[in-house]
Amino acid sequence: MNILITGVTSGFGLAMAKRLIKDNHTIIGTGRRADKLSDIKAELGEQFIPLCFDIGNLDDTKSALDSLDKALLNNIDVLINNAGLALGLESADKADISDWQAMINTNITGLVSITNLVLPKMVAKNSGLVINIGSTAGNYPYFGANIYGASKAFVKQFSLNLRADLIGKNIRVTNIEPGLCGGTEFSHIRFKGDNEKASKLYEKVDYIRPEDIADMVHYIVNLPPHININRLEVMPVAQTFAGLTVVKDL
Ligand code: NDP
Ligand code: 8X3
Repeated sequence: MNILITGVTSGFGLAMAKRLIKDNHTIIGTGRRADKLSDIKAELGEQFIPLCFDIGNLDDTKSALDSLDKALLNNIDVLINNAGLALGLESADKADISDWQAMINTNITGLVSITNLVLPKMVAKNSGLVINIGSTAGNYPYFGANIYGASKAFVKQFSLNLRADLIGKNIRVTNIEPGLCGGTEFSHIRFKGDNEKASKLYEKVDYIRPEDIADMVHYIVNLPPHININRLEVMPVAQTFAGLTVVKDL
């Protein structure tokens, strides 16, 4: 199969690329960091096709896809919308507008742009699978999640709405909604390089690993073609719900 994964330069995307290439698939892997992409190319070899661009820029996304061999571009079997980020964990009144814009631009605009470019090609051949990487943050509010959580709620509803639009077509859409996962650059980026803050979050917690998410993707890619998993919400056993909060003497 030909599998396009956005954001392969670290974390989930990298683990997915490594997992899926083992199954002999061709992986088109994207990211902004050219050096990382060439290291990955050196490691994964011929079946890995790197594409370096910012997913938040529509023109760059278009030109990157157009640089692919036409036969390959028209035959993408699986699109994995993984690239994304959280910036900051401040309450909304203290948040930086440029952080909000960057999250919206990547998690929403970038994700829908590439989907808009690839989906018609799947419809033309009446087959395909879109896997979006949402988050539990799109399902449950928490302090400081403001725009990040809202962007992942968008991804969830967009995934379900795609399924509605794809009625009668052999195209599947799954939204994977992970909770706390370690071993990626996610918190390093969210806390803007404050590694102490980032590593505190994972201290003494048996969190989900990128390889666990890659195994779930492998499972979804290999499902019998008549099955669609709409949403897959996964959390480490160590993470659960804390309930609603009431403040006295407000
Ligand atoms: P990482 O920070 O390790 O990986 C993010 C990837 O996205 C990188 O490859 C990065 O590449 C790419 N990316 C970010 N912005 C852009 C952009 N503008 N254009 C192109 N590529 C971009 O994080 P994770 O692996 O943890 O996260 C992957 C996805 O999973 C995200 O959507 C995240 O929201 C989601 N998620 C993460 C969870 C976690 O706890 N880790 C839990 C639930 C969901 P580059 O920097 O080279 O551009
Ligand atoms: C990442 C998981 O809990 O940091 O999407 O929002 S969380």
